[in-house]
Amino acid sequence: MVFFWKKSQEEKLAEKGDKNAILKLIQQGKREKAIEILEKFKDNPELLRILYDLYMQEGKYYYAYQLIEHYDRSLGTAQERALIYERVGEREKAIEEYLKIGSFESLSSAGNLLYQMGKKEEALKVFERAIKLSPPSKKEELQKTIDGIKQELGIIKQEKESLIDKIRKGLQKTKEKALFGIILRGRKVDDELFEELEETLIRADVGAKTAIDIVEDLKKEAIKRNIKTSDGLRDILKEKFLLLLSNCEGRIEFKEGHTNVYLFLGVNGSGKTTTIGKLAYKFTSEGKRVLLCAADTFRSAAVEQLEIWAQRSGAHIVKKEEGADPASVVYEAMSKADNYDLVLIDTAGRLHTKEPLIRELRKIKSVINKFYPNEPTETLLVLDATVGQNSIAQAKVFKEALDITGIVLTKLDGTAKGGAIIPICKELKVPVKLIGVGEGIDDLQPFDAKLFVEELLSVEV
Ligand SMILES: Nc1nc2c(ncn2[C@@H]2O[C@H](COP(=O)(O)OP(=O)(O)O)[C@@H](O)[C@H]2O)c(=O)[nH]1
Ligand SMILES: [Mg+2]
Repeated sequence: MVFFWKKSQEEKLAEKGDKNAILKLIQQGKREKAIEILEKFKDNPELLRILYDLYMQEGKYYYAYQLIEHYDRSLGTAQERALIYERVGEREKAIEEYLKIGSFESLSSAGNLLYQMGKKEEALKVFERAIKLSPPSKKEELQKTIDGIKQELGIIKQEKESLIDKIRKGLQKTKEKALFGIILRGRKVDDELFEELEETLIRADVGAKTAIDIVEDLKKEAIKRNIKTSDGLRDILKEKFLLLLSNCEGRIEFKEGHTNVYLFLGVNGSGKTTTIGKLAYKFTSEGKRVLLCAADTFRSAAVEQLEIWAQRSGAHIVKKEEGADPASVVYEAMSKADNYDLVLIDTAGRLHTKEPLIRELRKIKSVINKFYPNEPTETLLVLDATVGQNSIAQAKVFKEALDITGIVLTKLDGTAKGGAIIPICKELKVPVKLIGVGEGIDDLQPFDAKLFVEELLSVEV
């Protein structure tokens, strides 16, 4: 009798909101009763926390969720909150919590949720953050997931394509390849063949004089080496091309552990922004921190285009409103540049205003030098291969403004003027460092003269 009385006395205390009495109830296994009482004291933070713990222990995520939503958003740990949100179907809130935690597991969970929601590009970015924190045992599996999403997004077309394969594929799209292929396959060596070759070389834009010289040499060699079929000419032609392209090949310089600034020049439409996007993607994929600087302030569309590339590549971007002073955008980027391995600066190339253009580019350079006296590491001139030799005249204006360290030759896919690479590099005395072979994020490649010539003259079309 006495025992019964004592118990109810305790319950009475609990019902008044006495914390110790409630804890005792829980200890005695009367969890339902405790919950019933605690539900009435949700305004008391201490009791609210006890109720929350009870719900979590019982797996009653929906009730726990109600407490978080209506009483205290900081209840429990971020991990618990993420789990609760996920269980009750609040995926966006779950993602937010997982991203805040930022561990390998939580980023993986966030990536999975984003993917389930069809937000593949965002999922990709989160998975790419996760893989940097991945324990070795999980890395391979996550890389497969990443590659799979990239394929779905059309960012990579094939799994683990080697660089050589990629270059081959890119060059296969150049039209001269087909032309040389036809001429050099199983033909008799005669005047007609030499005429066709000369014509093809001129159309490929190697320059009329160079074309004539090459064919003259070929004629002499054919007699000297007693060559009867066109296949025998191919090797000589390769040698000639390679000789003409000697010193035309260069590699992009990157100083590990430093802020590297790359400045991009070129007329509108040459492919600056696209090249920057592709390069940003390449470097962020290698784990580098990349900042894009939208100093083409002439059109707002140019800034938007760069922003899209920033999103795709996971690079950061500095931008201002349309019409802002380009040098001021560069100033802002430079003041943040210490935190980055690479700053890629996009510029406007309005050639019809030659003098102002030159002034503008020099001003940009001097702003860079205020912060980094030895930058830019690369000043890259972007030229459109479909313009062929005509681009040389444009290029000279940019050369007048600044010292160019390398050429990026874009749109080599689908042009028949790729031969212009020879006069371009010779006349400008600047090596070609990169070639663009498509509009995709992966369609930028180092320029390899040997491979270039090999592919150009290969008869397998
Ligand atoms: N086929 C092909 N198109 C390209 C390549 N590089 C750029 N483009 C396209 O050329 C156009 C102009 O490029 P953009 O980067 O905007 O030039 P910008 O004005 O110099 O910044 C766009 O439609 C690009 O998609 C390339 O290597 N191949
Ligand atoms: Mg642009």
